[in-house]
Amino acid sequence: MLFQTIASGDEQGVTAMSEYFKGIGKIEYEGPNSKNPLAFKFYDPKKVIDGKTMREHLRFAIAYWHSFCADGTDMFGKPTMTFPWNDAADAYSAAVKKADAAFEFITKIGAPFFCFHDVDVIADSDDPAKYEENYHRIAKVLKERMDSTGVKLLWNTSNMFSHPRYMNGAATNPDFNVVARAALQVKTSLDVNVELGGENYVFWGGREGYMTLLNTDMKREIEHMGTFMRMARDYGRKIGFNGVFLIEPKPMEPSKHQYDYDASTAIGFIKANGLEKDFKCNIEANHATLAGHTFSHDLQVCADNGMLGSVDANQGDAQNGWDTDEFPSNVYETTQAMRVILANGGLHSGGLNFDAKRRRNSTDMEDLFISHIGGMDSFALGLEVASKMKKDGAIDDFIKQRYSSFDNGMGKKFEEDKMSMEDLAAFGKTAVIHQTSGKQEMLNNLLNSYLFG
Ligand code: XUL
Ligand code: CO
Repeated sequence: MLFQTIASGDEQGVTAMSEYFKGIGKIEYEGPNSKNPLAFKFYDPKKVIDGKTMREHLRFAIAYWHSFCADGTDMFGKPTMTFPWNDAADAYSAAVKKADAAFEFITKIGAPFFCFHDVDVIADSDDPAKYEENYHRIAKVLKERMDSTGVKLLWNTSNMFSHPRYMNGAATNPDFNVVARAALQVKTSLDVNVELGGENYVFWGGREGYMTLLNTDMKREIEHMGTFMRMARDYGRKIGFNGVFLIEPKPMEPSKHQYDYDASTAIGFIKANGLEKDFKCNIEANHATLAGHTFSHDLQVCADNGMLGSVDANQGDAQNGWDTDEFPSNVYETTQAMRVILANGGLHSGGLNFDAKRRRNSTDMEDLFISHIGGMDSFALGLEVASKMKKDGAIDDFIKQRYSSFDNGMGKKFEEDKMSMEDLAAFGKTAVIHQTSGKQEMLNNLLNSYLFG
């Protein structure tokens, strides 16, 4: 039993006495030869790599919505999972039970952080006053659980895509009344974030986009989104939110065209709106692949712009064109992601949030642990290999060498912006061009040696 009776103030009468994940204790590191499905094979939180523990490098977070809310419902079928914490007399008791289950899970799996949407932690209410009251009420419970377990808030966000009022968008809705209602959610989520000491705040705009230009003034909508985010930034700073605002790009789904298409688009938007001191990106692997990029591509775009804020760790399915939110198991992908993250000096105030769900037919309670163990092990492996690559330096040296014609002489002048087009063209008349191989296969083979050698 992790939590004792809570019998004071607001929480009077709601007791947290149950153990929800019975028979499963704290997940331990047992090493690569372990056959225990409920043990880490590669994630050893205390292991030091390049001066930091794995726990400090990876900063894992558990996503409330997938792990404690999603019940296997899909467009074709009913829930496949029944959660004991949903069995409660009223919405508030259900929310407290869910928080108990969540903190039991998060402490047993040993993740330092969690993330949530407003309506994950307490049922939504159409009555704005009730919405605020309920959210603040459950925030007190979360705070108490955070204090007693040491689990911290990586980020929270507002769900402005599920309720029918957002069918035409939230900050980009053509109806100003809806924009204002969205502001109530963002304002309240920021209030709660500050109460809980959150390190970041996320905007993911699933409905911030459009289906057809025949009913859409795109220019106006994107300008509204900029105004809305500047207001959120100003309010956050006013109430003492010192963390990072994050935009989570995604090209489509649920909207056809989403305004935060990919990292490059989101960074352009951030800069065009004067938000670059306060905003970075939250890159989700499966969103990057939906945009036709690799996960590491979008991370690199952010790193190159000083905009790598945080990561939603998952993977897509190569044969499916939608967001399958699978737990990461592809170590090629995690290695290449960790290579970018290490070169970025780490995740800083960000983390690796498992925006991932077990398959709807993985219905045993222990599958929630097994799926997270796999994700954590896959990133631990990625970290180990990326650190080996960095120490060895062969790939970084290869890349440096590839651009060495810019390191001195005219090439250097070009990089320093000290040449005119005439100078450059004149040099081009006498320039001697040697064919230089890109060596992609050699580098792929080298990557395999780091992985398996
Ligand atoms: C949806 C998605 C969201 C955001 C938070 O694809 O990734 O869960 O991470 O709203
Ligand atoms: Co996400």
